Amino acid sequence: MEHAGWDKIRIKNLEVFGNHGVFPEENKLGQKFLVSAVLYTDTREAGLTDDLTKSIHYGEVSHFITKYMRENTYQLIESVAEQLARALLLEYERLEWIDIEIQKPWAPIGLPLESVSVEVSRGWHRAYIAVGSNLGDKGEYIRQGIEALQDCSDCIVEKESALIVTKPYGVTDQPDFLNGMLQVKTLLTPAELLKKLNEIELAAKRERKIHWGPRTLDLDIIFYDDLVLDTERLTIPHPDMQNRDFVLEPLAELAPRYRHPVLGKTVKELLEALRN
Ligand code: A4P
Ligand code: MG
Repeated sequence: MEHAGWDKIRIKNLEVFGNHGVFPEENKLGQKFLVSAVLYTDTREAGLTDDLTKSIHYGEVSHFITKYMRENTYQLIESVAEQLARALLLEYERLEWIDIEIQKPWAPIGLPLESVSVEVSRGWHRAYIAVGSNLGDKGEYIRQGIEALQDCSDCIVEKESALIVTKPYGVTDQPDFLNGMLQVKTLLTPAELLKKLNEIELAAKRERKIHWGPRTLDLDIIFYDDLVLDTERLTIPHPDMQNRDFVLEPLAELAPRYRHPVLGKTVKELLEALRN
């Protein structure tokens, strides 16, 4: 898993009163929940300097969980776990990953069960996204695309490569492209990220009322962590990236040592192989 190797801060059985449930009496009367969490972070610097500001304050996190569960009401503990994990990951910059368990010791099902709980494991992923445009104000389309991605609360654009002018690859009788690469930190799954990118591409097209032709904005997922995925809708790593100078050059600017999970070569090696 992506979070192996991180240090852990554990919160065990924090008691919180809340109104979550599918039965009306649960929403009205409320009941006690127990919350346990494993916070994956890097405590090395805090451990060496004895400085709390270099770690995650588990007291603050416990208060955050308590407040969140009191102020929001869900039917399902699946939703409590999902939304709380997301809220914590967005609130605490040092939090890389979280396992969170919501336990209902007094679930009103009329049977003598000890407790019921849902545990989810969520965290930040890193994706490399290729941007391209060969129509209209190419730089402006790309800038708008980056801005739209930055506006999505579950995505943080961490790094942007320089934009380069490239000759069209594949279908060659079309205008030159402007290409670049983004390093994005995201809470979205690959399928959700693709959906988001498709929405941003559509918005770019709609705005200028372009009917058909070369693309105003193309956003491709090149890498997503070390994931290897091949479905009808999505192939990761991008299947043709190793043959595309306009992908490898900006990618090498951001992540030259990143190793392709299938080909076993670094980005820098792939670029050198393509140019030789
Ligand atoms: N899809 C599958 N895998 C991915 C992935 N990793 N990232 C599917 C993004 N999408 C992925 O893509 C079609 C479908 O591919 C998506 O809906 C998704 O389900 P598209 O971008 O809508 O179609 P397209 O771009 O017209 O077709 P294609 O074959 O994907 O084109 P490419 O590969 O995107 O290439 N030359 C230069 N110099 N610079 C360029 O940027 N770009 C292209 C387009 C051609 N030549 C170029 C450039
Ligand atoms: Mg594409």
